[in-house]
Amino acid sequence: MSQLTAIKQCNITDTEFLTDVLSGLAQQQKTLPCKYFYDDKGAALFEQITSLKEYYVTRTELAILEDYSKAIANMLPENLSIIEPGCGSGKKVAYLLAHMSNVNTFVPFEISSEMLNYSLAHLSPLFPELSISPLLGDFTHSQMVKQLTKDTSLDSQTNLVYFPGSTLGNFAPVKAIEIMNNFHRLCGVNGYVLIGIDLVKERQVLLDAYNDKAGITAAFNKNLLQRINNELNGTFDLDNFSHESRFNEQHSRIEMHLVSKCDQSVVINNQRVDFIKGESIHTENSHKYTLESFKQLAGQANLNLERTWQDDSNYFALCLLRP
Ligand code: AVI
Repeated sequence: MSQLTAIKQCNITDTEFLTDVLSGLAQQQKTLPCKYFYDDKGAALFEQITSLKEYYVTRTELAILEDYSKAIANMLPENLSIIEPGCGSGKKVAYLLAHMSNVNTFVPFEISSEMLNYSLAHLSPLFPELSISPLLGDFTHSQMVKQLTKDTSLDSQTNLVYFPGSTLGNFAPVKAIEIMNNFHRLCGVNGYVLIGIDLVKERQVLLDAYNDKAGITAAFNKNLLQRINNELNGTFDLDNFSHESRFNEQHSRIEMHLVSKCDQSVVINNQRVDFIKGESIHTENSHKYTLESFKQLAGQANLNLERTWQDDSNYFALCLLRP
C-alpha cells in the first residue's frame, strides 16, 4: 500500500477574481490574468489543446521524458523526494516515476484540493510503494512557500522540484525568477530542479500552436469571457471578440489576445467597460527561451544549469538545475 500522510495546508487568500478582472480591464492595454483560464470547461479545453497537431509542446516533452528519463534518473541520488508544484492530475510525473527506481516520496503541491485528491487517486494504485505527502497551497506565493518549508520536513530529504509543461513561460521574467527562488527554497541546498521550457523556433510554428485550425485554442481563450459572464454577472457577447495569437519579438513570447470586433460596452457586476473596434484584451504570455536566455534567468534565482535534454528538432528542453 502506498503511504499517504495528511494533507498539509497553508491558508489561501481569496483569489479576488472580480478585482483582478476590473483592474485588468481598466488598464490602457486591457489584460486578464491567464490563471483564470482554468475553470472546469477551461481545463477540459486545455486538455484538448495538448493533443492538437499544431500544439507540439506536450507530446514533445513527453517524448523527451520517454527517451531520457533513465539518463535523468542516473543524474540523481537514491532515496529522492519529488515535489511537483502545480501537479494537476499527476499525469506527467507518472512518466518520470515509471522510469525511476530511486524515488521514495512524492509531494504533489497544488492550489486545488480537488486536483490533489485526483492526483492521489491516480498515482496511488500505479505506484503502491510510493509515499505520497500532499501540500495544499500556491507555489507562486513566496511567503506561503517560506512557511511551508518551515512547517514540513522537506529539508530532511534530497528533493527534486519537478516543473514540466513549459508553465514557467506563462510568467513574466520577474515573476519567473521569484518562482524559481521558491523552487530553490523547496529543493534545499543539496536538491535539484527539473524544468520544462519551450524553445525559440520558427515563428509560424509558434503562431499555429496558439491558433489551431479546429478553433480549440480560440474557444479556450474566449472561455475566459464566458467565465466572467457566469461568475461575475458579465454581459460579454463572445461572438463580438476574435482570438489572435501574436509573436512579440522584443520579449520573445507568444501573446494571446481577444480583439473586439466592434465598438461595444460590457457590464461586469454593474460596472461598464467600453471597447472600441480593434482594441484587444491581452490574455496570456507564453515565453520562449534559448538555452542561454534560460540559463541567465535561472542564474538570477541562484540556480545553475547542469544538463539539458532536447528533442531532435530542438523544440523543447528539459533542464536540470542545482543551487
Ligand atoms: C499551460 N501553458 C504552458 C500553455 C502554454 O503553452 O503557454 C497554455 C496554453 N495557452 C494556449 N495554449 C496553451
